[in-house]
Amino acid sequence: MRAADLPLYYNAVAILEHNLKDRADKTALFSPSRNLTFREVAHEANQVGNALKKLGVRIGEAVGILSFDGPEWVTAYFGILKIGAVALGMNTLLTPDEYDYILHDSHARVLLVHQALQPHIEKIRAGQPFLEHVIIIGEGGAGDLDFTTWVAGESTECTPTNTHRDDFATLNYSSGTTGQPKGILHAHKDLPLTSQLWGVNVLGLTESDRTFAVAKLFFSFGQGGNLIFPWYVGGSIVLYPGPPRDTDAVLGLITRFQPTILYNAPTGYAMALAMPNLTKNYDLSSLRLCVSAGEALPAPIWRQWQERTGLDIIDGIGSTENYHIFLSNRPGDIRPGSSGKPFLGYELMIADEHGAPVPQGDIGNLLVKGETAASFYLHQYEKSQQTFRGEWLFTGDKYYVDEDGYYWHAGRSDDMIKAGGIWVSPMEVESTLLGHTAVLECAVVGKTDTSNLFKPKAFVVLKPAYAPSETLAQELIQYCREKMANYKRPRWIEFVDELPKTATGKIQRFKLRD
Ligand code: 3UK
Repeated sequence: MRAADLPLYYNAVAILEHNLKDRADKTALFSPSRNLTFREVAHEANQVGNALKKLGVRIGEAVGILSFDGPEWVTAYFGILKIGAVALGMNTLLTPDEYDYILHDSHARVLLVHQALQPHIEKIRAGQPFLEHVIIIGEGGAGDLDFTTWVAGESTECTPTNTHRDDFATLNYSSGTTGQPKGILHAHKDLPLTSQLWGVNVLGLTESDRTFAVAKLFFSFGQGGNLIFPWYVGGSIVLYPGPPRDTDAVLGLITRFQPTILYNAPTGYAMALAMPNLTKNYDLSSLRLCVSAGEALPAPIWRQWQERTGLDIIDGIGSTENYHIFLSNRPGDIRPGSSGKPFLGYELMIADEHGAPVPQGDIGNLLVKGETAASFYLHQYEKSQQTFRGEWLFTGDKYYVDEDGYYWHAGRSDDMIKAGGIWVSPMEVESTLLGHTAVLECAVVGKTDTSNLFKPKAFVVLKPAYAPSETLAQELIQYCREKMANYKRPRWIEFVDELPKTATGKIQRFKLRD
């Protein structure tokens, strides 16, 4: 499928509404607060669309959603799309200053915010040049309408805005691993395209699937995986409003709602594996497949998960710039530890510093060409020029291809370590360390030794049953010596209680370098 196969005027609300034809009464959405059929979702989305029109919202305008995953998040999202506005799903873990930045940068006039997050907005509300209306999900108050009252009197029919397939539908702010958040806009066309190219063609989603994501809807990994793709094929979704760290709640919800597909970040799988009696205390038997993205899934975690649960994990690399996964393992064709192989719809290139392809096996910069790429970072001309290079998108990731054609992530461009004149990939050292039974999580960075030369240093979080000691540190170093080339072994081990991570679960190695 190509963008040109879609009608020129196409609104991605079709991904919800095509289900009204023959499965309107199927439960589309399961959540701890309420379950909704496709018809109920569509009706509430229409009410939101009408209510937004009354506030004067027009085509192309960003409308903010700052809430936990739940029915209102979803009906607001499709209501926004339906009237041609742009759904701005906001990260729920940010600070008031970051919300201030995003509200300025996106020019949002209307914001739907969960009651529990409203205090963050109150702190910065006085200085907002664009924000006019705040709708509260939960109990209203202080002069703001609550969501339920706001939509209550509205018609459940709403005239759609005839958007061009290239009109913008979503806006996400990606923090990456460093720097100011970057606004990334995706067009209506990108949603059906990624659904087909990866959701259907690679993952093999069908109508009988029920998805569940630990990754949130504000993150395009969660939004695509746990809303757009399943509804594109008529499947259903399970929403989890709580924090990713609460492994017991995550596993409890899987037990309760019996999803078939699980999306999680590597750290989520590691945390679940650290639970004693994982498969005795929780029922994971409904799952047929798991997906990992956000950062590379080390092979030891893949193997332990497969041993403990019998389930395969599909690791694929995606980015907010591409909306979703563009290089992936596939069911029945998995090489643990790798990001798999290219699939139809995306072309890949591994290039040297001059942009020329490197020989097979060499590490280089990964570039990707595909029709779901964004075109620019909002209000960031220079950064856009560095990333969006004509048809090609510079991912900022280092990769190499093995002799069988599988792609291996070698770290972010700025995470690579040059030790003894040779590039060392932090991922490779981390993956080795994770093979040791005492290690729960780890991160490897470059540190200068007494001769001012860079050498790998490992920060290690131990499993609960192990205590830090010099003996254990030496044992870990010795373990690496036996498993990999000597120059790659960590020269120092520092035991820590946790690793610094972004809101989307990526390890911030730059913080450990400082
Ligand atoms: C890293 C990975 C190795 C990589 C995302 C799936 O993570 C997503 O989007 P972001 O914009 O970050 C993109 C960057 O994250 N990364 C993601 N997945 C992997 N590295 N293996 C992986 N499997 O550095 C990439 O450039 O936050 C992931 C779907 C949608 C997404 N937005």
